[in-house]
Amino acid sequence: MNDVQADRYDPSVIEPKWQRYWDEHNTFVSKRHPGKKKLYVLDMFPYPSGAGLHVGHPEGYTATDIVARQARMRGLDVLHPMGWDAFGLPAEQHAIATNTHPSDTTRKNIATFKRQLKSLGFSYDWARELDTTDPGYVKWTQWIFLKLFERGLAYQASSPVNWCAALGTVLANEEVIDGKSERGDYPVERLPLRQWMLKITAYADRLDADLGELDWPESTKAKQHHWIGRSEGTEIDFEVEGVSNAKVRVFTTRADTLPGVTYVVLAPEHPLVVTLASPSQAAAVNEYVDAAKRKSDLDRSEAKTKTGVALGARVRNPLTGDLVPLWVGDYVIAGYGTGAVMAVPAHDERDHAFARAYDQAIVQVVDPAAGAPAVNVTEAAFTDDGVARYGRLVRGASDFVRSGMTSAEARRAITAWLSIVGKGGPRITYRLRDWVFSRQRYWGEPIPIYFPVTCDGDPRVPGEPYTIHYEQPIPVPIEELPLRLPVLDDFRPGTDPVGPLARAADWRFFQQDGRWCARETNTMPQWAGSCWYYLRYLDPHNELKAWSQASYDDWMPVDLYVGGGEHAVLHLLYARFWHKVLFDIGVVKDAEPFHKLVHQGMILGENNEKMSKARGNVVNPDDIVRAFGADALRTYEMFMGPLEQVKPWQTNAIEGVRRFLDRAWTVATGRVSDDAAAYDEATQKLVHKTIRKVSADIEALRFNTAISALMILVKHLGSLPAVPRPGVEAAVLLLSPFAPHLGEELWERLGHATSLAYAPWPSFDPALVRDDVIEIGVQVNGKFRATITLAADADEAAAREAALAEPKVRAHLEGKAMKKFIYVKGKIVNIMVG
Ligand code: ANZ
Repeated sequence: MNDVQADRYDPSVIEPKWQRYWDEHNTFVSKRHPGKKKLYVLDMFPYPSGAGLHVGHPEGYTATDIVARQARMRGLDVLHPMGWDAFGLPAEQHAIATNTHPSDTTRKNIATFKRQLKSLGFSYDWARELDTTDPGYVKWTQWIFLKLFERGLAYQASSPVNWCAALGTVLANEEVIDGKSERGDYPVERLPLRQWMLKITAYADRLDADLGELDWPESTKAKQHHWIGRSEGTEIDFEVEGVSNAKVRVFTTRADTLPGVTYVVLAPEHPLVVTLASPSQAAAVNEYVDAAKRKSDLDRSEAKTKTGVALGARVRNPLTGDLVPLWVGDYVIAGYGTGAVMAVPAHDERDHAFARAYDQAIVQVVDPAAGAPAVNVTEAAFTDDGVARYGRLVRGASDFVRSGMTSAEARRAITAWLSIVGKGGPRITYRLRDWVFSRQRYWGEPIPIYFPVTCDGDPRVPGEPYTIHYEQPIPVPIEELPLRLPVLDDFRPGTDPVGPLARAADWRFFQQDGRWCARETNTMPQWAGSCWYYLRYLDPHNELKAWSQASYDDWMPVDLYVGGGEHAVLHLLYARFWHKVLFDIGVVKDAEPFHKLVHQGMILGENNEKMSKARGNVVNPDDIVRAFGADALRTYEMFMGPLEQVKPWQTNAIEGVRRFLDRAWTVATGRVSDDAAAYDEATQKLVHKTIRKVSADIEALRFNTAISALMILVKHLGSLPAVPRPGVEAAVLLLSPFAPHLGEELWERLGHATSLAYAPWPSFDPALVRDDVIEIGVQVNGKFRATITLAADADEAAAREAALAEPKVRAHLEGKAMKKFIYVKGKIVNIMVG
């Protein structure tokens, strides 16, 4: 390997050299060794867009690479894979924009991404590379879908969905922000369409409860918690007047306000709206219901004015026996709770607005706490229930609801009573909706389902009439997977929500036992492939199984997962959901897939704004590698600041980092001495302290401070008349996870025949890192009073002198007799006085 002997640090020569070396020696192929500890370090895999790698990508990727490289040197078995999230809208839109086929575009983009990632020296096990569009991968994505289908967790529904005409597809609630598509900001309208849905709501409780045990950013856990939106409340039945056995079940979080209900409201989609509307109200009700269907849930719940129509029916309050009118109103959302609300205008703002608009009675139930200013519920709703006092005695309920109870007490009493009399009881509800899982697009996994068709002729012939029996879905047999995409020239989305796959008539229709069948023409959303890719890395070439149990036991769970905070809800919630289903099926053994999660902060442009083509502030990693080298880019991105922090790119700062690497080169290729005398005590101490600091910093992902410590060490070594070999070798090893090409080159030049990728990580001598002076606490009668600075090996007399000289300690001793002086060397002083 001594072909490069320039005496100047030239990354353009040494970086390709070591990349070739690692490839040729399969340096980073992951293997499990019995008895060794393992570490699974995962990056969120990129979607290979046409724009190529962005400087934001290497930020998270360098962080995990440092952890992976250091772990190998610490003797752990490491799994550190990479792949491509290649289906979905971005790939397809890029293909449309460039008028090529998505598979060609995807292949080309993957090649670019791979070249770029390789040029940065990441220590991925490329033998495990995967691509979500590969039929060998699609096969198992479809297999998981069929598992969901078998368990009733994938079902069809014709419900109002978010149809985005500009994108030609339906979007998940999570992909719609303020009535616009998250991607592209196009208008989204509500349309009833036949869709595949995944029953994520069946896992709402576990998805919420299990957040607790995860080592994840609190803000991300909070977002998921909010998205799941667990709400504890009460269900209450209101009997319908004059219709035997008919009742309206409402969900409320304020059962204490039951005596103040003055009307009840149904969501426009509620099935009882049609049956209970009186003949005279039917026309107005129908018109109202039609109009409501065209609005989104968000528009409906946030509208300033609340609207509704009376049905001309009445329901009975189970507690008071009062009859109140029944309404339909679009501020009640069909999919939440029971889709029906008991309205208490005195204590709820929405009900109050509605009552004022439609002249409904306002009956106060709860008073403010004693001493608090009085309220006038005719003017405004009194919504506070924390300090409120339950103020009214109610008919027929005085034995368990008493004046003076708190709202919380009354809520519990009423809920318990409802359970006893069989008119309701406690209920937990969630904001989370089932996941709309079908897309009317070409570039996605085909959903492996088909349906019987009635047709007198051949349904493939244009104009031939046929009926598809969507109500009878049939799973494609597992042996026939993968169900491949048809070859289509025109894969553009259409205005017809059946999707572009319907154009492939020969693919769509087929005969089975003499009967025609039609394949599902919807495809899966991009999230599907990323829901389980971390499992395929375990065993990427297995053709018989998605992964083997042995490979699962070898590597799972993921120990560290790093990726963008924009995935806090969508990807990370969907993947947790699939994992829990796989857990229930018995094919994974952990309830959660990702043990520790970290989001890298966004890298802004030099002008402190988000990088974008339009702003002209995009930094291309290829340019940086060419100008400064991959090691400089990696080290700079880690030196910019704390990993999680948002920070601006600064080209002059990368120059500083490059100078540090130049200096490291000069020091390690200079006068290296084997003479023990060259390794003076101060240098030894600095080396060992740096080992301790860099080790602890990598462990805690504090890469910027680790680099600072390395800078100090390199500078010190450079200032010595001769560079002591043990010092410089330690420095090179410590630097190598950050700047791996430079590390390898210097290691070789220091005379080592093999790669440092598995060289033992340096350890420190505790005696050499012990500080000469330390700070310890002084307690008086067990209470902390002050810290004093002492020589680390100070004896009791010296400790006593220092403690008694401290004014804060003296103040607590004044006028008292000292009974005992306890000194624990290096730890604490405790003075007992009487
Ligand atoms: C009566 C009441 C009285 C309410 C009061 C609040 C205050 P969270 O906390 O978000 O779960 N609600 C129930 N189902 C609804 C639906 N499908 N669409 C719109 N609103 C609905 O909110 C629960 C409260 O939201 C419930 O408690 C109900 O109004 C309303 F002084 O019932 B409440």
